[in-house]
Amino acid sequence: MRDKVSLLHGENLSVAALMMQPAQWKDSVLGALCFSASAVERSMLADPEIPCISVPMPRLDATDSNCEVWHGNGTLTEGQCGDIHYRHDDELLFGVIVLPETPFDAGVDKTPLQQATESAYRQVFALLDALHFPYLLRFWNYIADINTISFGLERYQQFNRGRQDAFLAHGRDVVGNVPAACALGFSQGSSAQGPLTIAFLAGRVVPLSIENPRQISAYQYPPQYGPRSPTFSRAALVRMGQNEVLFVSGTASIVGHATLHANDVVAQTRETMANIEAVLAEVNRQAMQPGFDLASLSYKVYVRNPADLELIRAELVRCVGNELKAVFLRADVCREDLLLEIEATAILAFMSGQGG
Ligand code: 3EB
Repeated sequence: MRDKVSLLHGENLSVAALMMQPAQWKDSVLGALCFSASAVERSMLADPEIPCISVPMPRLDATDSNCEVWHGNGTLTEGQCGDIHYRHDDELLFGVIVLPETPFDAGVDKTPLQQATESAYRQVFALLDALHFPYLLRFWNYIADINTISFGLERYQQFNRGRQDAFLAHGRDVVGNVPAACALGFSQGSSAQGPLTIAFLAGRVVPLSIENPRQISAYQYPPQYGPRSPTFSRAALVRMGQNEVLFVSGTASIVGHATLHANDVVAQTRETMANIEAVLAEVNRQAMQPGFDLASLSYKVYVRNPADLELIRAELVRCVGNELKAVFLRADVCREDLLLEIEATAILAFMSGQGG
């Protein structure tokens, strides 16, 4: 029997373990984000029932692959709409969209990645309008060669253009009420450019968008970081039944708008955790109950240089304690001088005295 938690995450299953779960278990899965899957596991993920993305980021803290699994409640509805594969219950919709860039024409004023991004986001917004899940909670954005410059612009900035254009085209806010997100790069070790790989969660209850007083909102970054600002909030908080679900966006060693500690991975880790603590303080001001703390979060840590793993982990344990729940992945971060980015989620019951 399922407990009152309408939504669970971070089961940290390997792909193989996920696939071996009983059908009953799979019936409640809204979708999954899978990292570091082997070739055999990638073929398993072709399972058409569960929307999932496979992100080619090597896991640094274990040899197993890792899946972040989101569960729904009750009867789930699954579908395909254009390039989106989705599954939803009455409260939440999880979707994935994977778009190669090659079909898009390089001969126009928008780069192929920009067009792919705009197309992906427009498809997401159209689907959410059609199925009546108006509120975006969280986007996960994975982009090949995110720091490479092409067509005179860093690819992350091309992505930012396409994303903001889609928000504007659908009349969505690009400041204030914007979803939590992360944006990371992967390299495939070959010349083939991996497809734009996006997952998202949307709901029917308006989330709170939370900003960090130590940082300028990303949607207000000055133009030196690119012609279009990134469209995300520092965190999103949403009430789901008896619980509050918190998504802390990808967070890095940025204060104001500037990167700090360019060549010091320990200092970047400490600064990043100070940012997450500042976000949590804002969250607790606005939550039903101020119970969110560093130990209640499940972390995903994106690491630029694999050799930095132990330094980063030691600093995190120092900040969070020995019960640290974290998965470490090799990734490129969207500014060349950032050595890591950390995202986190937590689910808290807001009524005291709750049993399971
Ligand atoms: C930052 O704070 C680091 O473009 O969606 C973090 C989270 C970052 C989300 C995004 C980018 C994004 O600017 C980078």
